[in-house]
Amino acid sequence: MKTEILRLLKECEDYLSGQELCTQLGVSRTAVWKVIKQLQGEGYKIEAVRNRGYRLVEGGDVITEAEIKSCMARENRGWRVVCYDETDSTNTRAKYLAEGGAGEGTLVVAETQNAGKGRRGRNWVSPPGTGIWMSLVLRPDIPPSKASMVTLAAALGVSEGVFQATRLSAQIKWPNDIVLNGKKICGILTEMSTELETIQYVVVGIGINVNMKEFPEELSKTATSLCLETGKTYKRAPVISAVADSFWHYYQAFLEAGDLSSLKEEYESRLVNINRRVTVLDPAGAYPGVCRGIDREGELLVEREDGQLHRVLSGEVSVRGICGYV
Ligand code: BT5
Repeated sequence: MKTEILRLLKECEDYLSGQELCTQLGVSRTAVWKVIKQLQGEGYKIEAVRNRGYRLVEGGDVITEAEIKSCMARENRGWRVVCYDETDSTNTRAKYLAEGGAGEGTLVVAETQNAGKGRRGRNWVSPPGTGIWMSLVLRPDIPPSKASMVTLAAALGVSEGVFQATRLSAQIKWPNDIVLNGKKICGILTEMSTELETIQYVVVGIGINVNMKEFPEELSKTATSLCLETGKTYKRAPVISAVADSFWHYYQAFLEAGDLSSLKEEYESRLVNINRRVTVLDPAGAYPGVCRGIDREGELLVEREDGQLHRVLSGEVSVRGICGYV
């Protein structure tokens, strides 16, 4: 009911009468009043005027289940959204919930992470109140060898979701970074649990730098936030919902095709390195080449100097631009 009341308040530019809310939701005036009180306690500025009703004056940058769901597409409003003020890592929490039976469409979000994770044990900086730290539980019926493709669907989801919510065109740096003006605004960490060659669950974790005004010295050359790039601050819940909705769209397309064939063209149109010189940091030896896109399995196609096209597997190597990060 909280989600519905929020959504109705947001849709209505003027006062929304208490009676109308009661009729639409089939609840009593007291029940509506209690929810309004709760919302005010969470930081929403809601005016209550006798004989006129309620008006949402200021939403605030609130991350709660009701706020996130009230911005989501109707078909995803049945998701379970679990919000923490502080946690170790939303991926760790999502895995824990998945172990306990949480279904596909369980979304974990935190205001801050004290042990945010990148790939291969790296650290993910996740300060409070300024970023989006979210993880989604999935239960795809696909072989484990295809799970890495979920990361590419998630990258598309972030790029499109950020665009929907902010009109900013962020690009993809294969396989798991999203960049704005050549700097990283988002990283994706996909983890899975398997049993006898079948996937128990996949957790896709997404970290987006939204309103940070500074980064630790060692990251300042490669990391940025939406706010640092535009000078504006953004409400995070609409970005979370737009990213979740967009991801879901691409994820379904991936599941339907069984690979990335239907997403390849769009992915390549958002790929930051396409047709540019890159260095492939292969543990067996770095080599230069030109990025030519991806194949239907999500491997990066790199044309080497001898004209041969090499397929680069994610997880094995990193790719850098010729002059630095992109
Ligand atoms: C990633 O790893 O980019 C995946 C990051 C995934 C983070 C999300 S947040 C929600 C969920 N819960 C988690 O615990 N994790 C996921 P990788 O490609 O390995 O990049 C890690 C590197 O990025 C670090 O070694 C730093 O150099 C840099 N880095 C750390 N924090 C950053 C930040 N906030 N913004 C940009 N770069 C950062």
